[in-house]
Amino acid sequence: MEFSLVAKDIQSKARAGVVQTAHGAIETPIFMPVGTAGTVKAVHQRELKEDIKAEIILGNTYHLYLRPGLNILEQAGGLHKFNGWDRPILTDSGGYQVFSLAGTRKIKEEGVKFKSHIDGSALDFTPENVMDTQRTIGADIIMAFDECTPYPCDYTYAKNSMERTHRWLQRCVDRFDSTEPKYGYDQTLFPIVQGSTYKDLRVQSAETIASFGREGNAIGGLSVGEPAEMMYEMTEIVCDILPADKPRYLMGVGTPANILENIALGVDMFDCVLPTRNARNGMLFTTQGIINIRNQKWSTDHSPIDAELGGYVSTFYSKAYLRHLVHSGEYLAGQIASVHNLTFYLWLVKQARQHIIDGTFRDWKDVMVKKLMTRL
Ligand code: PRF
Repeated sequence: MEFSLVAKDIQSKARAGVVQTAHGAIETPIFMPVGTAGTVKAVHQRELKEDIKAEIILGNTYHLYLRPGLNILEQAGGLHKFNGWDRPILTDSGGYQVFSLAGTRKIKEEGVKFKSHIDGSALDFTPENVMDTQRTIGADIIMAFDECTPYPCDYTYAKNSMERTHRWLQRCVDRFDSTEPKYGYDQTLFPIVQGSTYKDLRVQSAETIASFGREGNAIGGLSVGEPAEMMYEMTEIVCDILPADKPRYLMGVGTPANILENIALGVDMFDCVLPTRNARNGMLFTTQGIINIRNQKWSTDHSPIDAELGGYVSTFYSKAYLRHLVHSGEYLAGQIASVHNLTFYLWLVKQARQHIIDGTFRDWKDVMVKKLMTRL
C-alpha cells in the first residue's frame, strides 16, 4: 500500500491524498460505506460503483467469521470474489463487535471468549486468529484486534485496556508479518489508537501506535457517546502525533458535520452505519439539510429528493414517491434512501477534497456544517 499527499489546506490541518492498494486507488478524504456481512445493506454492487461512486467498502471479521464462515470465503477465493466487489475492502477486526453485540463475554490477556449472537455457540477471538481470519477474508486493509472502551470509562479501566490493546497489537503485528496473503495480493495492517477521553492516555497511545511504523493508522474509542467537542479534542491530539505521511482513519464516524470537522483536524478515512441505517428509518441527508421523509409535509412534494446533489436516484425519484414507498412498507424505499444517503456522503468528501486542493476548505466547511445539520 502507498499513500501520497496531494495537497494541504492552508487554513486548517486538512489534507488531500491518494491511497494505492492492490484493488485500486482511493482518493482521500474518503467515506467507506459499511458492508458488515459482505453487503452494504439494501444496495447492490453496481449501484455502489456507478451511482454512489464508492471507492472502498468495509467488511466485518466478526460477522463474516460467523456467517458464511471461513471455509466458504476461502472456497470463493476471498470476499472480493465472493461478493463481486473488485475495488478495495477494509475489514474491522471484530474487537468492537465482540464488545457491542456478543452476549456474555470474558476479556483475558489471551483474547476474548464470547457467545455468538446468532446461535449462542462459544467462540474465542485472539490477536493471532483475528489476523488469520482477515488474511482469509482477503481484505486489502485489515485492522488490529483492540478493545473499544465505552463512554464514560474510569481512568484505571481505560489505562489498563489501552495497555492491553498495545500488547495485543504487538501480537497482531508478529502474526501478520510472519504470514502470507492467501490470494496473491498485498494486504496491510492498521493499528488502532485507544485511550478513551483522557489526554495523557491518547498521547501515550498515539506515540505507541506511531512507533510501530505501519502503513496507516486508525483512531478508535471515539463517537461512543461523548460530546462532539470532546471527540474533536481527542482527534486533534492524536492527529498531531500520528505521522503526517500515513493515512489516518477515524473509526465509526459520523454525521456530515463530524466528518467535516475531523477532516479539518487531519483525518483521511471514515466509516459509519449512519447513512445506511438512518436511510432505512426514513432519515435523508441532503445538500439542503436533513429530511424525515415520513413527514406529512413531503406527501405532495413532487420535486427530486435532491436536485443539487445529482446522481441517478436522487434526481430521478421525487420526495412524494419515496414517502409513499416508505409508508407502504416497500423494499424499494430502503434501497432508494440508502443509495441517496451514500451518494450524499461520497459527494461530501469529494467536495471537501476539492476545497482542500483549492485552498478554500475551512471557509466552505464552516458554511456547510451549519447548512447540512438544518432540519427541513
Ligand atoms: N475499534 C474497532 N472498531 C471500531 C471502533 C473501535 O474503537 C469504533 C469506535 N467508534 C468503531 N468501530 N476495532
